[in-house]
Amino acid sequence: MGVSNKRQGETASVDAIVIGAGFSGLYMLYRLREAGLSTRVYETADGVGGVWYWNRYPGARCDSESICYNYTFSEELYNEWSWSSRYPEQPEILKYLNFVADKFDLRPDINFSTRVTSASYDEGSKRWLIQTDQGDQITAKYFITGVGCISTANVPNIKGLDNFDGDWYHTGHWPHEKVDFTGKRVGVIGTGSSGIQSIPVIAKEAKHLTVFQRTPQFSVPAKNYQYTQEFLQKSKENYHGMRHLMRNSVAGMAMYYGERSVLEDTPEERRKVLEAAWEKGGWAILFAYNDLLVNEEGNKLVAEFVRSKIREIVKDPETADKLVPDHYYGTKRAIIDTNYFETYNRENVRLVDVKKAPIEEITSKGIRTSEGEFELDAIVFATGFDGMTGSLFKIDIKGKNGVSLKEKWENGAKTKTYLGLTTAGFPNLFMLTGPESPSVLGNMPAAIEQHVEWVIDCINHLCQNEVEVFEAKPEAEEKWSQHCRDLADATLYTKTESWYTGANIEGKARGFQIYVGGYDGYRKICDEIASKGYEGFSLV
Ligand code: N01
Repeated sequence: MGVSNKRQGETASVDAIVIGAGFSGLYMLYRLREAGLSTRVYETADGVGGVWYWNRYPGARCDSESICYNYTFSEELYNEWSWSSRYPEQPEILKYLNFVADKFDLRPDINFSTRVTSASYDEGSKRWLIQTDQGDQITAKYFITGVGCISTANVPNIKGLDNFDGDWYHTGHWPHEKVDFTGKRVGVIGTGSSGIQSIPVIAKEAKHLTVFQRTPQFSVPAKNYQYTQEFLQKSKENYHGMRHLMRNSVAGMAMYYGERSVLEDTPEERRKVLEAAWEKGGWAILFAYNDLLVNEEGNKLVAEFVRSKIREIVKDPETADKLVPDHYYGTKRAIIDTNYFETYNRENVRLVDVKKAPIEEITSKGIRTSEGEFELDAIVFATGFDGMTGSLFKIDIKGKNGVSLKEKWENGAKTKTYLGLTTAGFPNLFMLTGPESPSVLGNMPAAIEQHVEWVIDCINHLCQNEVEVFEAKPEAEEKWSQHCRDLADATLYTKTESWYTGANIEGKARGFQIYVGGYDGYRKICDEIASKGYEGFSLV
């Protein structure tokens, strides 16, 4: 089947439609093409990159180590690309994804600056009809979403934003040109990963920075450094070992994963382990022990260690008190930083606790909390995303009998998937890194490669066996969703409010929609289901 080259406002028919040209969409396109299927990718942005196209805020950097934050499907690609430092900066990741798109000549099959508005399954023709904001109407046998887990920005509904005389930005929709804060009074709302990365950089440039913090967060030093040529050479020589570790580890990263309980060590041994992990930086503390996220007592000990470090770093005890978190370590997304807590020792930085004195209004001059008004020239919303379901619900996806995904999942209150990849009533729909898959609990490119490879093997199987309709069975998805909930409930994750649980979005139903059983365990389950002739699916 050939690809129609008509663009914008086209009416065409292809084998597969993919939404998104980030890590997921690009690799999916590569594999669909390789399998000989005609494919069209739709992307809202005018370039590739997905989240790395949009998140251009100061200090934006990934928290997976660079040598693992890439594709591993091609040894040639792995060898051709060299990262500059331990944690890749946003511009470098975007450059990498452009390099991939160029190397494999992916752009001709991507419609940029085009948003998919709806997708509906027609039971008669057994095809999906996709409509875009550019007037395209395309039908396809397979409909694949690569919309990302955290790509729908959350700008909280605070009274008065329209009245603000200054400029405002959301970290997830940062302008392409540099925003210059020199000489300005800046306010940052939010202290998650984006806030914690941008605050130290903005503080250095701005005349004054006020941080509006609702919940203090644990963060540990990233200890970033430049890679040497020798290190890069070695990691390339170890391509197969690296790939194996990424594909067969809990979090998709080639790193040390602790093998004993926090409680097995004496206090002295534990202190030594945690001090060493602190010095190593990055994820070392989170993975120093094997039960941090299930063992309440052990978690409290590690959390207390990190709290003591915050108190050591922050000179003003009152500010330190405000910065010390009281949830379980790692249950809100663990954060790694460069000079975050140190930033509060600067004269031009002030921390405001908006849990104690909530933001009441944005005025023409700045932000007014219950304790007073803070005059600002610019406001940065580092307020996160409507995670897991937000981007799927932005598209009107309708399955059999005209039932929408939003209706079926009761607006997220009852998300049900099979393997986080499919959902009953929506035949031939695949959701890359969808809710109830491991996705954000590890290194995304590793999760994405596993999903894309499972999907392409499945599609090849369907083609070879002349299967027209592939659909999760309701009982299989019921079991999977329950399994996901049971696993999550056995951890400390569900004991903390976070974007993982939907708590960051006003009015959003609470639920933990991520598979916590680890990348390695999940891969085995997916492979086993495929090897049993796609157990739990109906193939017609
Ligand atoms: O968003 P967040 P993020 N008034 O939701 C606060 C990935 N990521 O963009 O905790 C006042 O974590 C909110 O407060 P609270 C990573 O997976 C990765 O920072 O809800 N405050 C919180 O402090 C990450 O987890 C990287 O009480 C409000 C903050 O805003 C995910 O993206 C870099 C508020 C939001 O934190 C999201 O991170 C960046 C309100 N009305 C992002 N509403 C790396 O790879 C929200 N907040 C390093």
